[in-house]
Amino acid sequence: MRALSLVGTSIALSGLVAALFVGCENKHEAGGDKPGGPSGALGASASVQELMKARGLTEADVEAALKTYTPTGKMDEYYIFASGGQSGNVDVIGVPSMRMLKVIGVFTPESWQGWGFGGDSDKVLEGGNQGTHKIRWADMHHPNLSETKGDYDGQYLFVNDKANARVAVVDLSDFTTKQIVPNPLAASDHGGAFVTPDTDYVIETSQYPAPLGRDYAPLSQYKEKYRGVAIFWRFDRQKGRIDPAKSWAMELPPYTQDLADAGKLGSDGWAYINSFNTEMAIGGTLEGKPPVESGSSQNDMDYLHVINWKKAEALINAGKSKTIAGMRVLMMDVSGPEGALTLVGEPKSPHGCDVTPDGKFVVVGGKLDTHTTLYDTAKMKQLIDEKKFEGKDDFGVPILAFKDAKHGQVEIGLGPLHTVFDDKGGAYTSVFIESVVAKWSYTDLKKPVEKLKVQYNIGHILAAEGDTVSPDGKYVVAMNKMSMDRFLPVGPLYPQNFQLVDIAGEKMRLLADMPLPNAEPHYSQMIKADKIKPIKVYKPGTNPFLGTVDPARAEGGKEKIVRNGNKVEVYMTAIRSHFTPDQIEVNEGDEVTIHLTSMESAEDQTHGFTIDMYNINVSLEPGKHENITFKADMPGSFPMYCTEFCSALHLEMMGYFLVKPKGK
Ligand code: CUK
Ligand code: CUA
Repeated sequence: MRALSLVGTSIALSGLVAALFVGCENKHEAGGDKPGGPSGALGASASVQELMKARGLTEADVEAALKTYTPTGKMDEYYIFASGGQSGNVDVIGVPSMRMLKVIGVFTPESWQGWGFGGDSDKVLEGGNQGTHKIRWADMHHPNLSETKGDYDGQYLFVNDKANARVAVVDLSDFTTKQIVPNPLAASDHGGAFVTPDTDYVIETSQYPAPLGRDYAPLSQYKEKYRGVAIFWRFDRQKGRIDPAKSWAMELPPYTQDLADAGKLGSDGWAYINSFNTEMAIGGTLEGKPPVESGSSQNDMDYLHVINWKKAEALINAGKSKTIAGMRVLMMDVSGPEGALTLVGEPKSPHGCDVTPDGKFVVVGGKLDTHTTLYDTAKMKQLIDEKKFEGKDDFGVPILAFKDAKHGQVEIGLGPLHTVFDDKGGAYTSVFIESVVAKWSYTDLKKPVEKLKVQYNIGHILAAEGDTVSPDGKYVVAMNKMSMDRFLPVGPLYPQNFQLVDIAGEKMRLLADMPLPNAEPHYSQMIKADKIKPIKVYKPGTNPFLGTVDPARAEGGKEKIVRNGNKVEVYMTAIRSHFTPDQIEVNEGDEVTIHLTSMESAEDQTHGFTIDMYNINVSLEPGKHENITFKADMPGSFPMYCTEFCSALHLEMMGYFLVKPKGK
């Protein structure tokens, strides 16, 4: 049995294991170069071997455990910010422990944080309404950290909602969503929320074409009326908000734009978007026409969109735009001839669009192609400058010759999708159909040097700082869509599977599986833990959504109930373990606002506040202020209480909210 040969075959490992059991002072002698050295080590090894045998663990398992085990009190090295997929929220995970640290409420109400249950967060969610619809879920795909000079700076996180075309801004100083911006032009998005190297812009590009501004047009007018779009959301770092008034868009052909990435270093000022369905297939299965699935897989080549956004910005500033749904849009009849929008062929139904850390190449995968294709960003710029095109598409957009724009291709395997990078020119591509991570080199373009099996059907892949100008080369995470046989069965909806892979050594090593039980994450990013510096408590009376002390904050000793006709304003404080006031009586139909301030200043001393039956629940972290406005439309006697076990007398932290029925 392999496990029993631990000491003999893996001296270094037995040294590590033994050191764990006999304490640090023996670390060096424990295994060392003489297996069976000090008695402490031998005894420990024996018990480790018994443990391994009892649990059926191999040496590789033990090594993986040692590389990921994070003892109590020790912190992780990295944060992962993962898309929460259909949950609409962000999952924060520590690496290498793969422990879940936080769920950030973004597009979907999250009750622990009181996100969307009566407090000021409701206003942020309201900001994301589309048309007449109150949208309270999302299909989140791509979280992106803010960057300074192409490196993550740990300040903000941007995420997109594919289903309802929205972008949200999360402030990492308190891990709170501050803004949701609805896309006024498109109905669905996908290529977002990618940032330019200094986070001047957050890029959001559409997925399924539709008339811009979401007007009605019959599908028979698909080619004339349906369009793709790229929005360049201007980010105001001082305010920590997107400024819609300074944002603008570019009209794109009705191909299905997919992933996008911004250029960096030498290619700063450029953005790249791949697309599929250049056939412009629209289905019609009931009439016996082919579904989009096959209709869109006819052409051998689709189009990579090459955008000179600095040029586009200049054209917008020069007034060369058309205003649609309140947004300035650079139309194709301007962007094409001006060289702001150019196309270049890309092999069959591509997916993934990743700029290499040096900014020199764009790597595109192919769902129905076995290669990754690398485009030379400098060459494309030169060709566009010299107007060396091979033709135009039906919309007048110039097309570069594939052979001129291409740097090279690498045979990867079946269904290469996304690519991330290490610090040594290594590229790691997720290969969906084959269920492997393929490691190859983007500097020498040879075929993969290694393939690691993952379980199963990997979609995105992420690496430590893996899409910045300076990746760390430490970890890769395979984000697998399927997990048959990996976890205890939980019915027909299976968890997703994150697999942590060590890429620091010569060979890739699979270290750990982490089930994701709350939805299907798409993309994630991993950032060094020391770059994230969140506050521990709020400055007293801070409204996190205003970012300042709230003018309506309540202060100790000055709590009050103010009546003005049918308006009732309550200035209330919370401190261990009571609310002041703790009795509120109003009349049925009154409009009530509770200005509620936590008077706590100690770390991790959180209260909650609910009024039973009123669908109200806020979280009051130390110093936080919330304004809760609602109509007292249900008469009765309702307990209100603290929803967080905050002290020995937490259960006593309660009061009554009384609503006197009309006419009594
Ligand atoms: S997509 Cu999901 S696996 Cu939306 Cu980035 Cu490729
Ligand atoms: Cu405050 Cu429980």
